[in-house]
Amino acid sequence: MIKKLILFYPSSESDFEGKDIDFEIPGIPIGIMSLAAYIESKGYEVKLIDSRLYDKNTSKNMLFNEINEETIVGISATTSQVKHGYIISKEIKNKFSKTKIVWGGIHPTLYPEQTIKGKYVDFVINGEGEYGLLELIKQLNLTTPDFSKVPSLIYLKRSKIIQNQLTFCSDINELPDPSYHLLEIEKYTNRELYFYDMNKKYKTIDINTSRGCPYRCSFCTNTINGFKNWRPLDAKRVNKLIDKLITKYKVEHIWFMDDYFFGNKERVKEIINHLIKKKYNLTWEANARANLFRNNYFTKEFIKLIKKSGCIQLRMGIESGSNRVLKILKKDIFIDDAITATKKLKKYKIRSNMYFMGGIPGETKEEFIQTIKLMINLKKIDSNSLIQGPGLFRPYPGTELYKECKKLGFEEPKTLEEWTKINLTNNFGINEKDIQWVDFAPEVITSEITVFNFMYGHSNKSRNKKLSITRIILYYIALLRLKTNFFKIPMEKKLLEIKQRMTKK
Ligand code: B12
Ligand code: SF4
Repeated sequence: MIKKLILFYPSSESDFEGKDIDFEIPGIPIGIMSLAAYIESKGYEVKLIDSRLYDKNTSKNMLFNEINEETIVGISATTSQVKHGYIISKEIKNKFSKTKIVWGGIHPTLYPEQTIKGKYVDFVINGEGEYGLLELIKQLNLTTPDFSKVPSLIYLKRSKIIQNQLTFCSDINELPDPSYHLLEIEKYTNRELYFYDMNKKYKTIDINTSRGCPYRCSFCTNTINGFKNWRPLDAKRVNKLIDKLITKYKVEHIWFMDDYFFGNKERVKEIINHLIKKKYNLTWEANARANLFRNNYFTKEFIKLIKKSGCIQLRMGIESGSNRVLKILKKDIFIDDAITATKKLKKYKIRSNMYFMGGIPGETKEEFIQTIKLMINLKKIDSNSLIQGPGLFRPYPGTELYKECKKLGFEEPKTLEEWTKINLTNNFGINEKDIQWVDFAPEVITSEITVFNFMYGHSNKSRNKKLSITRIILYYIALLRLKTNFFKIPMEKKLLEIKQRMTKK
């Protein structure tokens, strides 16, 4: 009889070159906390283990101490977590062969067939896992389980893959608040507010107030099936959650992590007016869309209101410095929107934090350079703004551009096991040699490192913080590269490797 669910959040396999910089505090894993809350509300015990907080041996021991004949283990995985998720599944099966293992999260959702064929995986739940997980536990507790009744389940029946109907939660107000109480939240909250320009650490908490996004970006996983449907929590629910978290964790800063926080202006107003009324005197940030600055959504009055309520940063995906490429991306924003947004936000001292990509199918090298130029231009418009990327474009199954890349010969790993073997360095799951649709992929990677070193050097200089010799060298290399737009001959990684070797000695 299954009485307890253990949700395991594996560590990411990434050796991002900024490893020598200690700003990496993991984000709060809202996905497994949402699952936990729902399953707990149905009377089961739930244990969460976020492996990122511990070394791998410790998290394994924590897990093994919890497993018995009454438990089921859930593994949550983005692509960069597959390797560790796989290793831990193998270790579970070796020690507790009868324990059932269910995988969920974005990677299994993108690759359900590969995942269910994985050697140590019993079940996969596609998309949002609450309803599926509950029904799976119920069925496993029956003498003759009927898995066809489990929403969104993928399973093997006599070696044949069965995929049940994908089910989304149509009204997320039906779900309980995520189980913040099941994690040591203090381990996530002590964060540097500005990422690069921070002078102190703020008690930060992540809150998710909606699911899905109605836009049509040709590269984004949100365009797949039910994710397109934007489903907000009522403002009153959000406000209650905020009250609860502030009382419990003495929060100083909130990150509204939704993909589309601003989906309904009246709802946003009700939330931020609550912050003002309660005199919480905290700061907050959220994701936004630059096109909302073109029309009359972000009016002067509205920007003033968000500022008054504590907004200090809006994050926006701008993606490209070429309007032609933005059309390929179906982003429904233009370069001018990014400029307008930066200018308007600058006026009220709200920082624009903009993300970019490179190596998009159909993009030319010149257009990629235009992206770099736009990034630098935005930084010039507001020297306080934060520019990030350009991250190397990665095709996700189910998206429009994925089909395009497939036509051009793109091949990714074919089994879960193969995913564990690829080098998930900076570009998360895609080797530059596998990119057939542009011939400047390595330069995109170098340019991302360049922008990072530029931002790091720039912000530290501007607050008179001392840089190490290596960081100074990297900063000047970055300046030179940005001046000449020369992103060949990647030497920065080598430099950091030498430094790391010397530090070890
Ligand atoms: C917030 C966020 C972050 C935050 C914090 C994430 C964290 N937990 O630490 C930050 C900024 C740190 C971040 C970083 C990154 N992120 Co991110 N992030 C998101 C974002 C916007 C929201 C995630 C979220 O909490 N959603 C809300 C909850 C409720 O949904 P959920 O987590 O998906 O969980 C549900 C289901 O997936 C499922 N489920 C999840 N786990 C399990 C387990 C089981 C057993 C079951 C049955 C079901 C199940 O049920 C849950 C509840 O319904 C998503 C986009 C999105 N909308 O999901 C991208 C997203 C997950 N990130 C993405 C990426 C690429 C990254 C980075 C690699 C970016 C980078 N280049 O550095 C890093 C690496 C993160 C990592 N852990 O590997 C991609 C993942 C793509 C992929 N194939 O892996 C996404 C999908 C964005 C995108 N469309 O490209 N991210
Ligand atoms: S990229 Fe952003 S705006 Fe576009 S569909 Fe995805 S979440 Fe929505």
